[in-house]
Amino acid sequence: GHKSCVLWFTGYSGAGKSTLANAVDEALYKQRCRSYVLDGDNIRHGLNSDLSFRVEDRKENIRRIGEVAKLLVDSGQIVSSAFISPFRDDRQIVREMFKPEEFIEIFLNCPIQVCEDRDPKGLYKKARKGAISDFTGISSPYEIPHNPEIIIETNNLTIEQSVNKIVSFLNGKKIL
Ligand code: GGZ
Repeated sequence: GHKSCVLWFTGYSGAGKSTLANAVDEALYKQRCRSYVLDGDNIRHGLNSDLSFRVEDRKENIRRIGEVAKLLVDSGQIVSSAFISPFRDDRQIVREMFKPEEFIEIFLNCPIQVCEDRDPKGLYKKARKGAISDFTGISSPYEIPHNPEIIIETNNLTIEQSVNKIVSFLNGKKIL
């Protein structure tokens, strides 16, 4: 068996949050863990489809995701949450919903320039043209975490190396 926890990925659009969350989820599945990924695909398009990217709506987005993560943790899962979650206060509010050892903040530290160059969905280009407002890193702030449990430089590590770093952390904390 394993303990339940939240892996709270945070970082810019294009930093690799969903990619890494899904890769970790797969690694955990292979170790016969019960795990689940929360990301834009299953939350922003469903439960939170009424929310925009203005500050107040991002705050509510994160609050609801925290509540959903809590339900899943209570049910015994390892939850990987992959949202920009740009505001320190909002991340702190979610952190306080959990026991200290249950909340693992993972900062995907990738320079905005690298994310903008990747631009997998062409959103940075649109944001530069003014076609998307309140775009994180362009026209809306991102507050870097001061004390994340894990920092991953996604521009310097492979996905496999990044997964290993997270799995090693979980082993070290006796979660796995
Ligand atoms: C940032 C935006 C925006 C704006 C649409 N700002 O790379 P993606 O496309 O797939 O991930 C981004 C996602 C961010 O949603 P989150 O729920 O993670 O944000 S937050 O935690 O701040 O509430 C991006 C897309 O939605 N997207 N408009 N204005 N990202």
